[in-house]
Amino acid sequence: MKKRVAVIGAGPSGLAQLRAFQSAAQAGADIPEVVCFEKQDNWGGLWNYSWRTGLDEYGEPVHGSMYRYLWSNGPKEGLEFADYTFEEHFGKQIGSYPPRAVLFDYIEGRVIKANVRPWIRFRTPVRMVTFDESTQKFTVTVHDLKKDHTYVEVFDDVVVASGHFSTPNVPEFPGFSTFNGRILHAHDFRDAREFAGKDILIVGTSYSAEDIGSQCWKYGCKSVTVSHRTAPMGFNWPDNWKEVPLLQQVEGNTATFKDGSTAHVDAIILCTGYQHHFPFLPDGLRLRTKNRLATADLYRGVAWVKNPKLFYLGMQDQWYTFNMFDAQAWYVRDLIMGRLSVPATETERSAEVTARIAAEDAITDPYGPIKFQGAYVQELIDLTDYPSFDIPGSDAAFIAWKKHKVKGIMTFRDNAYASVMTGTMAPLHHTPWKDALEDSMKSYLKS
Ligand code: FAD
Ligand code: NA7
Repeated sequence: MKKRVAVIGAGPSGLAQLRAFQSAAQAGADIPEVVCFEKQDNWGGLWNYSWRTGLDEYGEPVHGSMYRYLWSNGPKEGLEFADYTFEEHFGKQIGSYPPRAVLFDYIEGRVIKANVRPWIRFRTPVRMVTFDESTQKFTVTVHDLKKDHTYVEVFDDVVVASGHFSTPNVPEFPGFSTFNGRILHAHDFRDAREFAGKDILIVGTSYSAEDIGSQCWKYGCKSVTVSHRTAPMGFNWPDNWKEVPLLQQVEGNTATFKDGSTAHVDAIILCTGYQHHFPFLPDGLRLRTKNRLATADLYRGVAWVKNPKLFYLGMQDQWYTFNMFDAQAWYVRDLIMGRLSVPATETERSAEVTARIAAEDAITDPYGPIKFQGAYVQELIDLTDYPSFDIPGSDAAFIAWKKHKVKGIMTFRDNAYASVMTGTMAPLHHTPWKDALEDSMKSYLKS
């Protein structure tokens, strides 16, 4: 009997897992039967844009957190697939900060070529996974939404690739229930034009705060006020943008901050991050971790220390994305296929996690986190046949990107970098980001 592997989610991480197995099959290996369960009706995960918010047409929580006009927030040279370059996909080199639709097309191109779509059961959320110690197998309960039919199947290994930027972390501040305007979390933000002419308040200082604020500014909001809990972002913001300490309360349309200052606000956007949320896993299998580079309880960042037949992909905070998911997926594939193994005891596996967490905690160099994650990707790639690439070159693209942000937060996307896969320099995009109001693939690819 062939081994059976369940993959939960067909976003970039789950698709990396399918491509990893398919590439082994292509090279002549006898691979396990792989079944991927995906709750949406298409692949691509967060890159599969949905206008919906709240619950979908089946009453399922909407997964999507992406919005219209989103352009890559880091250079594409840091995320390029080593086995499928941008030049292979588009037939030419393209700009360094593609909009969402362009990246979706690229993600999809590789798995169309690999012909793994038949492995995926769409519109099929996983409801529960349990492990039977006596048989050493997992029972996976899923819901075929279209047929409204629940069924179970048995698997030898399970790979959780359900993402962790979908279930919002939503704090409440005094006065919210009587605020005279819209309050939303970044997860439900879809179109910056909604806030044209408005005074917006953003809570949070990370990627969502920076990018959603910038989108609202680009599409004509009146002002942006960003409230921080720990420290301001400190970029050289436009004139109608200010940073203030933590929000204390709102009364009518007046927001008051920790330093006693106030601001008139029409809408509040909580860019307060996301939760690792796995409602389909019982206590003993469920990952509980902060959004950090060295996650809790995952040997080499992927194998569940308590039961290394369960794997998680992409659960780290992310500088590296698509090619890190690949590095993880190729490694997990080789563990499942018995080409590699993990240490025999939970104590040894946990010791590896403890050391990795301590190494992250010891970082002091401001570019250290990038190099730390680059080294992690290298460590995994060195273990498998995933095509090696110039990771110091990718680190350098991320470091240059950070410096470009300091130089001009509304102009950093007007730069270009060389591919670490092919060496080709990306062209400069035809229009500065702040003036490019159209985000279609057709417009972006126009040279
Ligand atoms: P996801 O993309 O979240 O995919 C998970 C999949 O699992 C989804 O398809 C979901 O439907 C499915 N799923 C969830 N639960 C179940 C279930 N119970 N049963 C079955 N299926 C399930 N990264 C970049 O590299 N560049 C960027 O510019 C960038 N911008 C971002 C902007 C935003 C607003 C956000 C939120 C993230 C951004 N990211 C960006 C990071 C993003 O996390 C990764 O690019 C990538 O999408 C992660 O892939 P994933 O497969 O791990 O998770
Ligand atoms: P992040 O990167 O997890 O950041 C969350 C932010 O929210 C961070 O600035 C936190 O501040 C802030 N936060 C969290 N809770 C609170 C409360 N209670 N009050 C005030 N501020 C709070 O999430 P993002 O959404 O920005 O980014 C996630 C992904 O989406 C990322 O990969 C991007 O590519 C897109 P702190 O610094 O902890 O004080």
